[in-house]
Amino acid sequence: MTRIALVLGDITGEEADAVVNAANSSLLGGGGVDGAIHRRGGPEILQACRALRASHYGKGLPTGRAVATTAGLLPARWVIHTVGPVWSREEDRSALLASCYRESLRVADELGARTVAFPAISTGVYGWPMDDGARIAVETVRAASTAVEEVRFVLFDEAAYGAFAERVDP
Ligand code: AR6
Repeated sequence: MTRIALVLGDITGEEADAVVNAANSSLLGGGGVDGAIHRRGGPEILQACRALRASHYGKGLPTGRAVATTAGLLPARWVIHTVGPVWSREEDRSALLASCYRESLRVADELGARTVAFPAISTGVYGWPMDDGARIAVETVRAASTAVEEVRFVLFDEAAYGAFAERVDP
């Protein structure tokens, strides 16, 4: 069974085997978690992302997929970059959001990571409602078959923390 822990704070300070980045398909950085990870992790991460683009993802990393790089200067071994869906009122994209968590854990298993820190994917710039984002995150991690021992959701504010706490321990 994978243990689920909740932390209030900045994911770039997490000591974990792998830290998940809420990236975009370009893999070239952005705002939010993505900006913070590249700033604090240093240029080595961007260099690795550019190499991945050149070798595998010329058209971009598809939504719902995940790929790992070095964590540069972060206190983690790897960054797992995943691309969340943009929230849509017209279209149900929940399966893609669930896929981000599942694929990130699959990549973590390939790496041999035992502790993985996740942000609340898609709930910032991509506009996903926090309560629903928390539900999908917790349900998907609970249902995943993975050797990861601890998943840590690192939440940036009290509202996000509360939404996750409600799902983990209602
Ligand atoms: N630590 C933990 N959580 C954070 C941090 C942090 N340092 N910074 C923000 N959050 P977002 P998305 C929270 O926007 O919605 C980027 O430009 C934030 O409050 O980082 O998947 C990418 O390049 C929110 O709850 O990711 C993409 O273009 C959650 O993390 C796009 O944003 C996710 O917010 C991805 O959008």
